[in-house]
Amino acid sequence: MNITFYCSRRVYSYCVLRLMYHKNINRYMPSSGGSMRQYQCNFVHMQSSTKETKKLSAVSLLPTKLKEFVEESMQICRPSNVHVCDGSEVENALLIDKLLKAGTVVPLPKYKNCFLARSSIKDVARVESRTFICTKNRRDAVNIPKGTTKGIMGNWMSLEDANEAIKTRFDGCMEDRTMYVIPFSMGPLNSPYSKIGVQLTDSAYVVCSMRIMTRMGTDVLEKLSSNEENCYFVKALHSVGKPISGLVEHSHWPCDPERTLILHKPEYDEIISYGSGYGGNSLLGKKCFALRIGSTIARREGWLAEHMLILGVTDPKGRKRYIVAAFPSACGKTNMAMMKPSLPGYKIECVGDDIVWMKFDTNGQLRAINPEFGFFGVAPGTSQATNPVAMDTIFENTIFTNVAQTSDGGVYWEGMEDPAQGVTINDWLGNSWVKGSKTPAAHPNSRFCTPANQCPIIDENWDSPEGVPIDAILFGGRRPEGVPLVYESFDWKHGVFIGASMKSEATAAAEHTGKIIMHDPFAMRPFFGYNFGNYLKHWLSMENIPNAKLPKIYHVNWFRKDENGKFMWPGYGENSRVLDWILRRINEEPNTANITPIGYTPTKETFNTFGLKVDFDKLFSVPKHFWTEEAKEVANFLYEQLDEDLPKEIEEQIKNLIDRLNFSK
Ligand code: TSX
Ligand code: MN
Repeated sequence: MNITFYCSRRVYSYCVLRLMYHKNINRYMPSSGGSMRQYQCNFVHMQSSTKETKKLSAVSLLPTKLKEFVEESMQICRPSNVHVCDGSEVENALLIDKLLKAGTVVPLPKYKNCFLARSSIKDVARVESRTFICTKNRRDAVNIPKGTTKGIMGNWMSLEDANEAIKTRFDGCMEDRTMYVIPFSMGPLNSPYSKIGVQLTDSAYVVCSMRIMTRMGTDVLEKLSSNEENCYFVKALHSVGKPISGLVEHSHWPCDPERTLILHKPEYDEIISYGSGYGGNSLLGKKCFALRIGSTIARREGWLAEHMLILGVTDPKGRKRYIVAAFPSACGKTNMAMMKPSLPGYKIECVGDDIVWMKFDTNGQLRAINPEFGFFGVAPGTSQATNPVAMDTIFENTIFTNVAQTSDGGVYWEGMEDPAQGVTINDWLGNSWVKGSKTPAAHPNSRFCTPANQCPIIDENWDSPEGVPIDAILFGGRRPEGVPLVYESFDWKHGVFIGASMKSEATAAAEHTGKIIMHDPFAMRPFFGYNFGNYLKHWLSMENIPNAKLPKIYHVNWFRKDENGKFMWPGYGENSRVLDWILRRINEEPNTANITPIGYTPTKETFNTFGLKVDFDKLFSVPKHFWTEEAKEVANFLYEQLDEDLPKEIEEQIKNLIDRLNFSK
């Protein structure tokens, strides 16, 4: 047989080794020529392959389990080409070129290697109502609420319904187009905390974004094939669902919003996403894998996958601690992850801004990694004033989506410093826009997708395989009333109850314009991969890990308002004062806490307000009437949502809180 072997330079060593192993060949002729020509050879030319010359494609060289996944999906989706991604610069350039030609992205010549994508107006956000956890038994996926109460902690679909829905959507969905095979690692490739995934997608935008958000390419393939017997990876299948008819209003952003569906099969470690090219719906390593599937794997294996930032904080004496923090949306999580501390001598470094995977090591120390490789941040509100560090990160090698564009080839969004005189603006839909318009310039959910290692304060250990040691867990919320700036839980169980009780002010759905306080336990409400009652039991079970040093748990609220509706706390860099107090607590400094019915609050002497005009007593007050109502409301929420799934330890916490309030003055 005449074997022609082609491959690109970076896949080269991998392919050559595989070829020699499989075909018992000890000599080979490497392909010559320019990089683009090499690349074409990484494609499987299914139609052009002849009987005489078998073109050994990258697919045929994949480890068996992965090859089976790719070939099964090829049979269903019927792409005309398959491209196994190597993650190289050359490959990225080729894909960007393709996106430019299709009009999916436009260049931003004001910056180095930055691009702007404009999505379809029907495809601008995650779609929670179309996101499902699919298991054999409903109760494994979601908690069962009391009576006719509607569960708000995720949706369940049967495996039968899921498979039917997949069949009707994926059959031939990639006809005449390319299927990309994206091998990616969540976490450093050589870390025991990391997991590998493979996403199949028909979107080049997704490939380029996954290259920023995950560690992607040949190294991952090599890792997978280094251990054929133990070739484990999470399977993620994605199609934008370009309707065969081709009738789409935004032909440069194919999608199928009427039939969009995001499915998770935690019993099979599979993700299937159809119809959307946007963020959390299509970059499957992030919310789908690192949180939903991740949380189910974490439960099985005894660790935690959480919706939290990770930061390192060094005090003036040079003592460094790491903390994690969970915040619902619109609390400025990315701002906090990159905060510039106002207190002299303090240093903050960023490990991650969205997701943490953490586990108690054999010494009982909680250790954490950021499974991601980039930041997929909300653009509006990001500015030199609110997040100067992000502004120093995002103007190179970044893909922006749905932000406004300036006539000098830059970007613009609400909250950003005004562009120079004479520079005009086109909004996210491409229409000309002036300040004062009724519609926003950038879509409120517009994003930057940027490499984490470009962050000027990225922590030296941010991609260390051992992770970083965690000393405190923060929960937070946007609470205009009643909730003090910071308080500490009495113990671990009480801390878990505080996480379960999290609430935050959010802009309500279209009909109401007012703001309402929504429950968002652990900031995980849209991201639980399994029954929230079992999730609480899993958190509670950390107390039973032999020699586990349980970190202290805090609740913070930067958003308390006075009777005139003014924020009582300046926030931003001044939040370093809250971290300063937390570090004093961790260091067991004496006389740092007052006991209140809801937890420990700072003493006036040990909370540094030097140079600030704040009303300490008002900022830290625990109003009895407010908290009595709050306790009843939270109790009601947990009883109704969880019913039989509510752990008795949490029921006890509710009773203890009500008792402490009753006995307080
Ligand atoms: O991100 C925020 N943080 C955390 C920063 C590390 N924001 C923005 C939230 C929207 C995403 C905040 N907004 C914070 C905050 O700590 N605090 C506030 C509220 C606030 C807004 C403006 C002022 C004060 C507080 N202005 C003056 O005091 C002048
Ligand atoms: Mn998030």
